[in-house]
Amino acid sequence: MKRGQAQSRDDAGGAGAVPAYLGLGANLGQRARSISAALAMLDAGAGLALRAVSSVYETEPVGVLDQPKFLNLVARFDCRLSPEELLEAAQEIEMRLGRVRAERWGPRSIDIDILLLGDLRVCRPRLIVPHPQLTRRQFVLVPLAEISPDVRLPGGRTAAELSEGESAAVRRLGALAEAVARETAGDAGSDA
Ligand code: A4P
Ligand code: MG
Repeated sequence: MKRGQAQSRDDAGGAGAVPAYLGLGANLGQRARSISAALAMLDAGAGLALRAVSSVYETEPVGVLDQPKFLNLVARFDCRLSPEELLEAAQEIEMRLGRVRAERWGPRSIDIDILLLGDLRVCRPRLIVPHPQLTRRQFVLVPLAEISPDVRLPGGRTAAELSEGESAAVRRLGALAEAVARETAGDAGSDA
């Protein structure tokens, strides 16, 4: 299977589906396994079909600095859900995977952010799309540019233009499956 591509069921594709870009992150527990389980649950849900997955990156925490390093990746789905339904699906999966909401921007076993939903703009108390921090966060821009370099972001520039590429703060570990295998073998791939 080509890197950046995902095989999937087809029930959410075709006419009427919009591309949904989700950012997944974890910095507690078995980080790669949590991200992998979240992707599988999203793909298994009605109205969503996984289309592309970036490599997994180990990233320095942003916001609250005194916390373990994150694993982050970005995935693209074909989505037939409304924005609210997508948020509900994401939050239900976060809960099922044991996410406890404590400190804002603090440590978490899994975080699912809706980055982009086609050309839709949503500005509600519970949901803002495009994600307001999207263009400022290399831990999102680098994996996004990997799977969709030409996607246009708020402000008009593309993911490739805004991405600064890999660095000490955003380090590519490889395919998610490999990170899961390493984690299962006891090497979390982190010095956090
Ligand atoms: N919400 C509004 N818009 C959205 C959206 N587009 N996607 C609301 C998802 N949720 C959205 O989120 C708080 C509320 O935001 C939700 O109830 C939802 O209604 P949360 O996930 O409960 O809390 P949070 O994640 O701590 O806050 P927030 O503001 O979502 O933070 P972010 O943007 O998710 O940042 N550093 C690295 N290296 N990697 C990371 O992944 N993540 C964060 C969290 C901080 N630092 C990080 C990382
Ligand atoms: Mg969040």
